[in-house]
Amino acid sequence: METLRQSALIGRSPIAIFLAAVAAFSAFGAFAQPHPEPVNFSHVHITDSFWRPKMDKVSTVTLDACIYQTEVKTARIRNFEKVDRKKGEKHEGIFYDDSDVFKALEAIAYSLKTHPNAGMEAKADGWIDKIVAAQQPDGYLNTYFTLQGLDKRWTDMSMHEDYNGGHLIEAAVAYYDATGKRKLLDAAIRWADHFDSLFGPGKRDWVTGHQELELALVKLYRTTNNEKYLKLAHWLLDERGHRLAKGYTWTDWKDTAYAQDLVPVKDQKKITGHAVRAMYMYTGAADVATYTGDAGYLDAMKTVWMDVVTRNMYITGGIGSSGHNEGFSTDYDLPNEQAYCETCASVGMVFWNQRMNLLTGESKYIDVLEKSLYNGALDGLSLSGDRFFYGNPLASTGKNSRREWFGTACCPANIARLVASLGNYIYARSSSDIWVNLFIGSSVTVPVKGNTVSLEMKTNYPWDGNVTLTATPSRKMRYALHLRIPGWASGLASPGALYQFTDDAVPPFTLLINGRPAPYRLDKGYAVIDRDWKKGDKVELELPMPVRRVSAIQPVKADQGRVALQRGPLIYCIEGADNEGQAWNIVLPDHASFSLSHINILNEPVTTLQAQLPVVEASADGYNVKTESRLVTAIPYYTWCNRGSDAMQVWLPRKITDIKINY
Ligand code: FUB
Ligand code: ZN
Repeated sequence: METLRQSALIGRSPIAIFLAAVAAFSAFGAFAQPHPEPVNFSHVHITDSFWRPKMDKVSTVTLDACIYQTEVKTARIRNFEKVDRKKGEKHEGIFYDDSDVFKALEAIAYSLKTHPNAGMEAKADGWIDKIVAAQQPDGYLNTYFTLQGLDKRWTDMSMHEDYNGGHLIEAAVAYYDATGKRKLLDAAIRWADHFDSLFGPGKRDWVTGHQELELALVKLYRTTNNEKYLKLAHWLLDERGHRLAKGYTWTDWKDTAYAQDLVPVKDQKKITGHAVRAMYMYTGAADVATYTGDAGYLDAMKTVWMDVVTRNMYITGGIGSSGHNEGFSTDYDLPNEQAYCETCASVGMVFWNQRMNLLTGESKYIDVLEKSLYNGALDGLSLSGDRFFYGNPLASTGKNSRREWFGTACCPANIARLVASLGNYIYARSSSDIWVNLFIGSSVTVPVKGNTVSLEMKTNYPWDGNVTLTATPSRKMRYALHLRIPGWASGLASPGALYQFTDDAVPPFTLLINGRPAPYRLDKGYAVIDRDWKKGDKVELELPMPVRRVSAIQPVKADQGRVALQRGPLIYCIEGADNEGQAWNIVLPDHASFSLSHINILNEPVTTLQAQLPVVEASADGYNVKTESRLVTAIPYYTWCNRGSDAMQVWLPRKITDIKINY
């Protein structure tokens, strides 16, 4: 991405360019980034047979659904028009509805890059005109407070003004990046400058009521090279956890753990409160640690991350088990049917784990990212592309259904922006090395050591574990290629052993270069191939992908006596649609063996697992129980509830005595 500073150099005198370059260099020195960077999605051409159709669907169906809901079915766009009309009209909807407009715009921006569409761009430009027309002369932009009374603005930290502003910035950066158009970016800069004029060292205190602004300000810093925004993000993080000293209170939740404001972020050890707030905050904290080198944030996040993955994460990578606070409850409290597991929280897991990987170089964070992406997050989007899950339970008696939209509609555009920007998560690079984090068919060209390296990845992942990479450097040269070896392929069902494979060890992965075993070293969960590369060198990675049984450790009461099925990164479930309408009366004994079969669920080709399993039937009066053997089919979790509402279970009883008949 060309930064504003770079574009500002065009057309200037040599001396001005020299001075600007010196300024840029010293800024880089102050905020040097010694870590790898993700390769921006706009440079990654995705050809993958699993993901490409999903990205197409988001561009052609999901975004239209978001646009329809945003401007026709609800008043989200009309609120901006009302501000511009200045006729004293009332705000309609919820005070954070502006954020959904910005998130949809962000998703549109990513889509425009991979699926250019003049009509969609014109629609986005029209929205941007309305948004900018609603901005106040001092930079303030929020339809709720502007329509309900500007005198109340910035008086209540719970009211999401910062959250809306953060999403405005994210949309603006994405749209500028995609189209080169600055109108929304300039509005976002005016908004950020307005915020900066009010809050900060020596000005007013402010603790973000719903974290998001922190990570957005880091994006704004990266786009503008203006350190002010990075410092503001850093300050916002430092502000948290001092409520007693500073004497502020929260209006909506007395328990400040809800907003991760119980102790300063650097002192946090436990995951608490609202899951999406937590994910966005830790993403911002990782970003700030990356660009400032502030080790306090890195250490805290490593500790909190362990608390998440060893005590508070579902096998699907979903988090936030409780609907009460849309977040975390007590350790190991992971009920299946009541699991909240908001789609946005899984999207947040993808963000946070990517940043943790970049910061530490460790692949275990990508293991979790992959788990959340392929299971907890992807489940939030229907196969048709126009229905959504807000919560993603791991068991259902058939009462769940995918919906067109929600009163609080944070999830639809969130999953849309994630899928549309998927290319951001596949590769990372430094000046000398390349990392392959996700196995997604694609091609990319990255700068390495002053030259370029083109990579082409071919794979049928997640349906099998064979990955072929063809490397073409612009000239023969030495560099290191880091290939992630997924935890699931080396015997780890999840980092921290909350979940464990219960079956026999599987054969190890194999790695060939140009058809022969090749030297590599294992480092931080990657196979590192450091060699002289020439045009057309071919790397073949084979990850054996048998069906695995997974159990949860003893403190997870909800899963005791039960196993789940995993193959590669995918978690499977039993759904009534494939099993005579039933899912709660099926037993998975330890000796049962599975075969693979292939079906289409709607238009989605999937690999299913099949086995002869005991199925228990009770007579209507409950006095007679009979067990019969039936061919049972398990489908990937992310595909459930696409053929109507149905019974579903991820965790299956190992014995008849562990059945809970609940249908
Ligand atoms: O408050 C804004 C969003 O709405 C949150 O992130 C979601 O959990 C939902 O409450
Ligand atoms: Zn949500």
